Amino acid sequence: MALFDAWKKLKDGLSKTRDSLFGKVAQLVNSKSSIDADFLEKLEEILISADVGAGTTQTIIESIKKRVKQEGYESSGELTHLLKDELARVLQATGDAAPGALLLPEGPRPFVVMVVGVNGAGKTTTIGKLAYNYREAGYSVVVGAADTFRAAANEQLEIWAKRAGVEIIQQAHGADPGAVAFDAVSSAMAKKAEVVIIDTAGRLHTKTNLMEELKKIRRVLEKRLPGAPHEVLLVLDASTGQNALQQVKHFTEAVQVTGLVLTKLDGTAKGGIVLAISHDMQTPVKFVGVGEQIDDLQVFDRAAFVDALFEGTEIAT
Ligand SMILES: Nc1nc2c(ncn2[C@@H]2O[C@H](COP(=O)(O)OP(=O)(O)OP(=O)(O)O)[C@@H](O)[C@H]2O)c(=O)[nH]1
Ligand SMILES: [Mg+2]
Repeated sequence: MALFDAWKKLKDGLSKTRDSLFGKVAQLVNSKSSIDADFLEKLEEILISADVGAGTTQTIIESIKKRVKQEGYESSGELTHLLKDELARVLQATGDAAPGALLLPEGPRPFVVMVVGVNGAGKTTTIGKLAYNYREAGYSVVVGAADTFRAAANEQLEIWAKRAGVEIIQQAHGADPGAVAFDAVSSAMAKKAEVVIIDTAGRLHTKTNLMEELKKIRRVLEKRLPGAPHEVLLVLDASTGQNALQQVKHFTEAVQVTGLVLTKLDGTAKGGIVLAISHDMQTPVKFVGVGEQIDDLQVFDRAAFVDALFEGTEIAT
């Protein structure tokens, strides 16, 4: 996808968050001329209401306070520049996933990606988009339908595989998900495919037996191909709010999550959760979903994200 289109989708996808967050910030700036204690208290409320999270908000407010004092900012109009800076700083905390191209890291093939998350987070859709992106980047891809729990899961992944132009490995509904994962990797090895993406059934992070099943799928992958899975992506619905942090914690304990995908950013005014996750969690956000179409998945680019959040607002810098 052309870079310009990607930028437009990100910008449009973040419009609800931007309108809610900066609509309120602009109002605040217009209603008060100086950055005083009352101003900062109101700013704090705005950030919390956008799901930026209590700890993250505290960090941002403290830092703004310090800079106002040290660097002598007085007028509320200057806040814009400070805020953008501070949001960018929070996002940098989890390091940078190379923005732009979707390239596999060096190493053995196939590169095995296991995709996990709670029910309806957007796993299967993300797999469709991811498979498409990898194929567009020139890789051969196999997807494994290891959600054998939900009746229509196979059909749904099949539709996505067809759209993405990649191969799908599946078994009957109710089959052992570990067996499907095993087959998918075996098939990719036999055909010398470069990427395998394993779909799994949605599950609540608090259900012990279901988390055990997920661990088992991971063990099967490891056994079939030592070193696999090379990536474990946890898919989070951006509108879930602070519960996303609990999901990261529990799924990481169970299957060693290596990256996060934040979906449905386009449908929520609570995109501030990206900041809470970057501030509180060690695991980087690697992709964001900004729509339901096949080209609506983007590599998470921190700088572009902050730019998109400020784009077109009165306070753009
Ligand atoms: N607007 C929007 N919708 C999305 C996005 N990603 C997924 N969806 C929608 O979210 C719904 C659930 O997506 P699925 O991919 O089926 O979610 P899942 O995690 O596989 O669900 P289970 O397998 O049932 O646990 C679908 O209607 C998707 O179209 C996104 O980035 N933006
Ligand atoms: Mg699914």
